[in-house]
Parts: sequence; C-alpha cells; structure tokens
Amino acid sequence: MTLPSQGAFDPYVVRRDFPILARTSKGKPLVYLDNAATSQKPEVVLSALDRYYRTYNSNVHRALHTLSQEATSAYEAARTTLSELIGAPDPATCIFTKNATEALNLVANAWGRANLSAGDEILITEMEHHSNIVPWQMVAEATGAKVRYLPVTGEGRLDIDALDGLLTERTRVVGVVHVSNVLGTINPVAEIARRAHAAGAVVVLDGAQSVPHMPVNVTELDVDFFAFSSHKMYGPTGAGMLWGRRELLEEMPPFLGGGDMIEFVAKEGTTYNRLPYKFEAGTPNIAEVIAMGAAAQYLQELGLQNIYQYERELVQYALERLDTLEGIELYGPRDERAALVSFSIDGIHPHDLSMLLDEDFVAVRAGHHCTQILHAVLKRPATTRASFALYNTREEIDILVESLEKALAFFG
Ligand code: C6P
Repeated sequence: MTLPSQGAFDPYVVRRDFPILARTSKGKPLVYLDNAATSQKPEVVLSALDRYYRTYNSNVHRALHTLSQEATSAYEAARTTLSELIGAPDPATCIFTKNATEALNLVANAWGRANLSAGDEILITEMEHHSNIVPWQMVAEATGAKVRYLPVTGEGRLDIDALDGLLTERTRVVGVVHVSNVLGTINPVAEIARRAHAAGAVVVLDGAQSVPHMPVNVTELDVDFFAFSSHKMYGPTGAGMLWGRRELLEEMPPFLGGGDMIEFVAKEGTTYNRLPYKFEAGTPNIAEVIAMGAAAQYLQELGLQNIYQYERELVQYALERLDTLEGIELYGPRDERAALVSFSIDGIHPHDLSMLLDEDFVAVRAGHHCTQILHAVLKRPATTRASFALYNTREEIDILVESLEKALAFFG
C-alpha cells in the first residue's frame, strides 16, 4: 500500500527506518507518543551498535592494535559529527557523558564548586527539569550560594520582564531549558544569554528537548555550556554530551578521577589530560557513543529544519483536535512551540487516563515529568503528556483523540 505523503517531509517513509513501529499489541498498532521520555531507534543506530560488538569491540585511546584503533577512530568521528550537529567550534570542547543529567551535574560540580561562594546567586527558571535544578541546589548547599527562580507566565512562557530584576551583581550563573518538556515552550535563549552575559553570568543551556527537534547552534545562541542526551535524539541510552566554552573547560577541575583523564600520576599527585579527555574518566559507553554519532548523522541527512517544520504542523493539528474534548486543559503557548502537549481532563487522574490509552496501545506519559516546581506553578500534581517525533502522523493523533473520547465516555 502506498501511504499518503504529508508535505515535503514524509513521515511514512521515515517510519520504515524504525522497526519497532511495526509492533502491535492485541491487534492494535503501536502509537508511540512518549518521545520526550525517550525516542525509538532507527536501523542505522541499531546496526552501528551491532557492528561495533560484532566486528571491532575493544577499548578506546588505550591500545595500538587494529581493533582499538578502529574503535578510537569511530568514537572520535562521533564526537566530530555531534560537534557539527550543535554548531560547536571545536570537537575537543564536546565531552561525552552518560546523559544530559550527568552533563548538568558535571557543570554544577566542576564549574560550580570552583566558582561559587557564599552569597553568590544561581538563577534558574520555574520550568527547569529536575536535572537542571537539583545539582544547583546541591552545589548551593555546599558553597553557600542561593538559588533564585525566573517565573513562568500564565501563558507558559518565561517572564522575561522579570529577568533584569533577578540578575544582580551576585548572579554567577543562569541555567535555562531550551525547550520545556512539559509546556513545549521554546525559550528565547539568545536574548537571555545576552542579558546574563551583560550581568557577568555564565549561561548553562539544557538542550535535552531541542536537539532532536530543531536546528541548534551553540555559537549563535552564545551560551557557555550545553547539555543533551542521545536517547531522546534517536540514539541509544547511556550516552550524552556536554559542550562548553574552551576557556571555562580549561579552568575547571575534573569531575571524576580515573583512567584516561590523567596526563601523569605520581605519589605526590596527578596532572590532568587535555580536553576533552580531562572530563572522560574511565572506559566510556563506546558502542552507545558511536551509535549516537549515527543518530546525529541520520538527523542531519533528514534535515533539522524539515523535521522542525513537520513537527510544528503536527503539534498544531494535535492542539486543534485535543481542544475539541470536553473538560480538557492544555498547557503551554499556542504558537511557536515544540511538538509535545501536556493536558489535564476534569475528573480523570492522569494515571488512569494513560492506562486507558494503553488499552489502545497508545503510549503517553502521566506524572510530574520531573518538573515538580513547574507543576506547583500549574497547581496540578500531575499531567498527561503526548510528545511527538518525526515519525508520528496525523492519523496517530486521531487515534489518540478517539481513545481519549472513549476514556471520557468511560468516566461519564
Ligand atoms: N526528560 C521526560 O519524560 P536524561 O534523563 O539525563 O536523559 O534527561 C534529563 C532531562 C533534562 N532536561 C529535560 C528538559 C528533559 O526533558 C530531560 C528528561 C524526560 O520529560 C525524562 S524525566
């Protein structure tokens, strides 16, 4: 059967790259709408993992034999591909971590402990994911710095007017999420970075939800640190990245100590390796990093602008369709938003809703989505979230809406 095309970008062609999308349960096709939690993996990623273990499995940067050289060159090629994906000026400033969370903890610990002291201020926002809140609260407790929060408006945007009042001469760092994993808001990062830099603060950007869905260029955004995860960008779990400005990375002490991060170890002490290895202690997730590179190449071949455009139309369609349901409240801005929608339906608990949807093999997430501060602002302990990816279609949104209608009928 030839399936209908939806504009220049054809999700039905893309779907063929993802074997899991052929799955059914109780005769129903999978409708996977939990992509913000983790996305599915294309064949090129699966085969990169398989090829590594079958044909050149060995450690990196340590041995001179053929397999190790092949593994090292594939690992370093992934770094170069990823640096190009995010517009980083130099691959050596791209550090592999195990996920965005570890990348943010690296900055908070290595940069934060070296640069913060009592009375300093850390400015983050009410819409941050816990991984860009808790590490800062921990470093604040250790150093005596204070954490302050930029509010979210009723429309689900950052209250940019409050920024100048919150930026003081004690603000050392501003942490902000590029795309909210609950509201879908795309934050005006370049503007925030400009004002934060004018106040003398460094800017840490959480790109976990932007990298898979839109073109990102850290140089143009003019931020100082940028964190993201492989598993949300169609790569495997267990890999992520921290990009940092070279001057800042050079000055920072290491985060973890061990193999590969050293230059020379003696009883009297240790000198550290050059960038990026100073921050990559121990044997890394080699297969996952190489496959993360394959995912980045896949995204570049499809074109991030095409993906963004397609998902933008998809989310508008989802908002229109969901809006027709009785008792629904949709969160986040109406226009210029990323491809996810969180909502509440009067009288139905998000967990019940997600279990009923699962009866139709529709996968959504219910809960606080690791954003309890934002949920306190929304005055809801939990919401239901449908998050889209490049392989989702309007037909799948129709199935979601039909399944929600059934749930509404069930709960009367
Ligand atoms: N959000 C979600 O369902 P890790 O777990 O390290 O790969 O990503 C953390 C993270 C950081 N920032 C944002 C904006 C995120 O959305 C996430 C992960 C998932 O929304 C799991 S809680």
